[in-house]
Amino acid sequence: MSNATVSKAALSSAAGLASLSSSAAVSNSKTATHKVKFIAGNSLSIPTLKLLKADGAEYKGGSAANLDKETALHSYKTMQFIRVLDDRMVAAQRQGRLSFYLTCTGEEAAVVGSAAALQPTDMIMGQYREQAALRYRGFTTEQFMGQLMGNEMDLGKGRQMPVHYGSKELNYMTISSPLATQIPQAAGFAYGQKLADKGDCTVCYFGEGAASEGDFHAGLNMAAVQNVPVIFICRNNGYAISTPAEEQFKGDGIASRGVGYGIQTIRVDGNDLLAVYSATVAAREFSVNNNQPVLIECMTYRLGAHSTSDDPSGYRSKSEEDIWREKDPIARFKNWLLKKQWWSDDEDKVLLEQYRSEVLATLKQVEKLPLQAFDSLITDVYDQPTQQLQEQFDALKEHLGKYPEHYPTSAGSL
Ligand SMILES: Cc1ncc(C[n+]2csc(CCOP(=O)(O)OP(=O)(O)O)c2C)c(N)n1
Ligand SMILES: [Mg+2]
Repeated sequence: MSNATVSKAALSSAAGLASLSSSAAVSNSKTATHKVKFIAGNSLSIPTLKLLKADGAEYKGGSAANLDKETALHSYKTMQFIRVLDDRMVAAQRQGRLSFYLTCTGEEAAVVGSAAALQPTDMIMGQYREQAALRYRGFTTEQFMGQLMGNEMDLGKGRQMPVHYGSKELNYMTISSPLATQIPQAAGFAYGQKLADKGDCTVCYFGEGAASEGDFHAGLNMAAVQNVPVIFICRNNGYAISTPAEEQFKGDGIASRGVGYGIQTIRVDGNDLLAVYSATVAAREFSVNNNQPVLIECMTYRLGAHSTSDDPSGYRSKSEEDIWREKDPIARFKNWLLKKQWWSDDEDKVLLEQYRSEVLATLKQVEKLPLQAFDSLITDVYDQPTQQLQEQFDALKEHLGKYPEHYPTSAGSL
């Protein structure tokens, strides 16, 4: 071996070692210290982006994205529709017409403002309180009701609890109840989008409570190290059922964790549709152009109960709720539209009346439809039902045949 060869080999191995050690570096730090000094847990304080005041006026010097009239009105109408749907469906549950319901009330701007900034081919993976994003994409009133009733109109074939919507056509992944599972799934889906290279991204919604799950940490870290186009949107609505946010974590909200994972992060007033929209437009552009995750924390408030199985009067005061009622995201955005003369109070009255009658009429019509045919329960789960699944199905059939009086007449119509 010549000297030249030796030194070349030595050089390349030294270069290999150097690149190995730099890729193994786990911190950006270029400075050393010789004093014991801790960084205080509360030293990070992340600002909140606000663009709209309560009266609909814009803050001076704000960096709002261009929101055109058509998108603005579609966003507004979607928020109003969902408010009406939520109110009526809670009432329907109280009347025994539905088994369960979850509202988006108070959080409409966080959901619609972000959905409006996406492309229809972007995948949405939600938690369970983001029905407004599905409506924004065109989910029909009949489709909502069909899922809630689990009847023959239900795209999910009656196999899920109410509110666990999904639509392949609208790129809206079916909701699953175990908290935070959508977070690593979103990182994985976005990895696939990166490989497909069509310029799509995944948007993943979750509550601040779900951010206490291990899946949140796994998902964010995976997205960061794999460099994938995913936008994580945390609805920090103050509660995980009855547990207030201050009993859930000590750090500066959820946004501080994005910084910890090396993820581009922003905190936004979630009741300010223009702020959420502007942040998501910028997040999407950055995420897709750079194949990078982004975390958006929307500060908002769950105005309703956690679900129809919950009564918030046991753990929070009416006066606290009233403070947030004053910050209603729909009223704030309506004021902006009125100022721009894109909308009027008269048009508002007509719209609300139209939505109320549409929702009531559709409920009456869809609740009469038959449930899914019992015999189709397992036909499309696998190519052929497994032996175990077939045995469970047969046992269920026998049970329904034995105790028909305990089940709706259309259930298991054999
Ligand atoms: C793994 C898991 N643990 C517990 C639950 C029960 N659970 C359902 S919703 C919820 C609270 C979630 O709070 P958050 O993520 O803040 O969402 P929000 O309801 O406030 O929108 C809990 C604990 C669950 N569904 N899954
Ligand atoms: Mg919450």
